[in-house]
Amino acid sequence: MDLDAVKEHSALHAKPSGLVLQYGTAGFRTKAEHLDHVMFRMGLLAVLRSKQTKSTIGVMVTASHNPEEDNGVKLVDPLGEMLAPSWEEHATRLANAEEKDMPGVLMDISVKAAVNLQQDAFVVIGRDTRPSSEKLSQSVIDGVTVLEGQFQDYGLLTTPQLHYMVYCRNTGGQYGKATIEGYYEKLSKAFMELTKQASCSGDENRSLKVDCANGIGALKLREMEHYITQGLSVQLLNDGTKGKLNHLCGADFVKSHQKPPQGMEMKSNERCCSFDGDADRIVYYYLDVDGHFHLIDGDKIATLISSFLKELLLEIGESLNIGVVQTAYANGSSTRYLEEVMKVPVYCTKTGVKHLHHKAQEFDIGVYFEANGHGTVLFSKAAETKIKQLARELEDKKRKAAKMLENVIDLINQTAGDAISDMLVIEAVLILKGLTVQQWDALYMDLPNRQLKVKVADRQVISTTDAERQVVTPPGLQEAINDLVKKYKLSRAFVRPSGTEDIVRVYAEADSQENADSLAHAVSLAVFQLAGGVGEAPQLGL
Ligand code: NG1
Ligand code: ZN
Repeated sequence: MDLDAVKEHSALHAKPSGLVLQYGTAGFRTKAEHLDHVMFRMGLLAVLRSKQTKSTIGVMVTASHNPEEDNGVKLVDPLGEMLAPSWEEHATRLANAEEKDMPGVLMDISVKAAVNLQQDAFVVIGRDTRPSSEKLSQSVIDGVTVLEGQFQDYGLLTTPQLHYMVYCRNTGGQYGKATIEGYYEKLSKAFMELTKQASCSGDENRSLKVDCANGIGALKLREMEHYITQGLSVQLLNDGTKGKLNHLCGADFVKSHQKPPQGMEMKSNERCCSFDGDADRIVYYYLDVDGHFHLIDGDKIATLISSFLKELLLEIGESLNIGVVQTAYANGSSTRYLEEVMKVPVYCTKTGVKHLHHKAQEFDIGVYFEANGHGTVLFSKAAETKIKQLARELEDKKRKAAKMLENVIDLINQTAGDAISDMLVIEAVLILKGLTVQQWDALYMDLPNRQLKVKVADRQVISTTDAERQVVTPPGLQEAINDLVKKYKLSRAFVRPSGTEDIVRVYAEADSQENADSLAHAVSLAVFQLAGGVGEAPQLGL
């Protein structure tokens, strides 16, 4: 390692002294102007991680659903997964080292992680459409180059497309071709094969309105449109030609405000969906004939997909196990429906897809979604091999079911949640099951719920257990929540410190919207009083 060169180049990406950032659930994320040094250093770190794993590592420059002025960066591990936790710590240490200490910290990490510095390194880089992203990705490249790592800059990509590239490269092309055309060809072929199996093909050109959050999803979906020659036609809105990224639009806006994005004209019963800014989340929605807005979130997406997969498994008569993984934010009705009606085992993990992903790997088929629309389906290698074998050996109806499962395996991006891939799976399932958006929505009724934010002096005073459903500290808070929850019917509430914002999140559900609002407010007050609230006390209706 040429530490003099590192020092020299680092000075061109100098760290503002005193700035401290944390590699959180979604990597580093903050105002774009504070990130130049972090990008350079993540370029360095990616080279070390690549040498250590003897694999290609990905670096994605994006801040997902955050405002346009923000940016962020995260590393992608060899199988297209989120960075291993021990390396998150290395990342935080490296990003926060003061300028003069940085080369030493870099050396220390390479010693601690037993990196063979003679090993070759390869890094792939992608970025979203933020105005700051191009320059920041150049800083990543500077970091990679100074450690003599090789790289490929894919330029503009959705986050899941970068995950896909990493996985393809590390599996010798077995998962797919590591090019953007390879991605489009793989998914579109699987989609068309799958939808060809529909007994009555129905409407040849089913149309879907897609709110692209004025982000990268618009560019990529527009490119992909040409590959999907049957089964679906998409109409893109908020495609970035005028509006601002994530401003009054996108999956996060629609989910948290429970209303349509700006720029979306909806006729009653029309299927619409929204991506987030880097196209790894998706939610659906429609207006009913009375003009009421209905949100179909990640929980209902998981329900639709897992019920379809379960039916196919029953058809082929194989006892492959299927499990659904959720977080505490999953609507109580979805959990009840999955467990009691569909008889599918449901597990709850901490917030953040890496936790869900990890749990989902325990099953032959693991379906995981956060309520906000981030998720996918994982097939174990054994399950995939079995299904492919059955698709060749079985006869008639059973063979058809096995083939459909095989198509789903190719269609779903198994590296991480992918709005484009999820959208195609959902559209295919709706066609194959002959379901309208209202029928899908009617699988179960969401319990009325409310999410609030509370500002406190130090959100880390709140610690939790039981997949974040119970508070451990500060003392007395959980008892207060228990007492409040008892006052309402069908009620549930929990609080946790956010991993991406400097606030405490409060979630409540109850038998009516009024009660959910009132419970959420009462719990917010308890947080404010017992966990060091700052500013004005929470008020009802805010
Ligand atoms: P935090 O801020 O820790 O609640 C949010 C989302 C997560 C996940 C991360 C990463 C909710 C309640 N929380 O985390 O699900 O998506 O951002 O982007 O939606
Ligand atoms: Zn995202």
